[in-house]
Amino acid sequence: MPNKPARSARARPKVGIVHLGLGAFFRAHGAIYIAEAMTASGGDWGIRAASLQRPDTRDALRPQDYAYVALEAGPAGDRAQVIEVIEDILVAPEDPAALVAAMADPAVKIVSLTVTEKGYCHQPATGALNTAHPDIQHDLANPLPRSAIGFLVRALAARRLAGLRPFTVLSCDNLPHNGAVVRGVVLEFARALDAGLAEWIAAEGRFPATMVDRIVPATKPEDHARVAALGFDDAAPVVHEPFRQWVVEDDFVDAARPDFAAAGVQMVADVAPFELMKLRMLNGTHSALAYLGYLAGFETIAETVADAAFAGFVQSLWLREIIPVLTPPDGSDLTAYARALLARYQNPAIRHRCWQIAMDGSQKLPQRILGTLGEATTPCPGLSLAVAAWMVYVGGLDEKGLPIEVKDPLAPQLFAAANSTDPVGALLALRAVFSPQQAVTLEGPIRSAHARLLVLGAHRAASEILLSQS
Ligand code: CS2
Repeated sequence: MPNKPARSARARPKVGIVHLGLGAFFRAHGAIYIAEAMTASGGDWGIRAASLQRPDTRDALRPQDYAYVALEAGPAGDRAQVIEVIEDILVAPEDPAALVAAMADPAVKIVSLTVTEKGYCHQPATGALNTAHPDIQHDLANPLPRSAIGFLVRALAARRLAGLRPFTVLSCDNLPHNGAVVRGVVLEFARALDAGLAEWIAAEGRFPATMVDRIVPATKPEDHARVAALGFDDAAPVVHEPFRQWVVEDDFVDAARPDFAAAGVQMVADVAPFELMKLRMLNGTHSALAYLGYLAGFETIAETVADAAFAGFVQSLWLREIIPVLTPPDGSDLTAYARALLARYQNPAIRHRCWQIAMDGSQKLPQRILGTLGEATTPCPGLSLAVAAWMVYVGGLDEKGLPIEVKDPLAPQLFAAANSTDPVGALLALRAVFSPQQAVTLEGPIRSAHARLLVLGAHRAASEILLSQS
């Protein structure tokens, strides 16, 4: 009989970190690094986590005392590890005041976030706070917040009032300059409440940038059986690939942080080159494969790259379109990085659905694909085809005429534009996604990619790009 994952007899650390946005990614990435840092060097860095939306994870993990199985799924087989670093889970909508109080606790030194791109409530094209966002409007008018940004500012205000130091805000989302982005929206929100608060945060707060990397698909019903086969009856396991990387800018309030380096985190002065490499090479091709693979009828990334044409296509994206405009971080070899990415995508033990990655494209395309296109000095037919595939995808019908469940905060606008008489023109006119300059320079290549995609379908359109290059 499989057993519930149980906590060891080890003394429990005190809480030193509040984490906002308790999804599978953080449980399989940051939480594991933090647990390992404490095993190596001690410290009170227990995590009080908060779900900003649903109670599911709290309800599943509470009966297991918040211990859970992280299943490492490699080509050679599965390996289970029990993670016991979460001390407690709050569900923000049930009691927002309790979460503000938890963040204002003097023992808390860091508030980390995995709230996805849209959780920052910013304009992806400019980085500014989206003051028209209903949650931001609510949070500016109400001391009990809904948004991550509202919680950060209200809790920082409570700390200032209590004469405490601010916590470090550690963004762990796939945004370029994620530290600067969260700092910008926090300051803008704070300024709207109280100029003195904003000044204090600007002077005393710290918002280190990070690059996070590990492929962690959403947990699927069949994963429970996989974990049970290794002896665990876990209501909420997480499944992840063997690879992991975390690069963190070493800039924390009063230098208070776990001994990250002891767990293999790269502590650096400038995260930007790592971020750009990962966002454009990994996330950019992930999105490209997700839209094209989905339209071509593939379920997962591994299935998509098991197809020879798509495996060739993604390599051509790296070698011909992305790497030529990328400056490698010191000591990195981008061609070797691309080879390693292909092997990671091919891992058959990771079933990462194209549909999952295709989600929230309006928030992802700018940093993943449009940046490369904007800097390119030679034609980029592959990335243009990827953008065209997104344009078809958000129209809501696949190549067989079956409906697509499009998840995106802009879904209604995207649907209307993609189903207008001029889909490419109408989508390029969306300023939340394309800058005015991008709309002009990308129009020609995207129109021609879109036309080819409609005639040939995703698989042939991708294959023809390869053929034309051979
Ligand atoms: C993916 C990422 O869902 C997505 O958009 O591209 O979650 C990706 O798997 C991670 O960033 C890998 O580190």
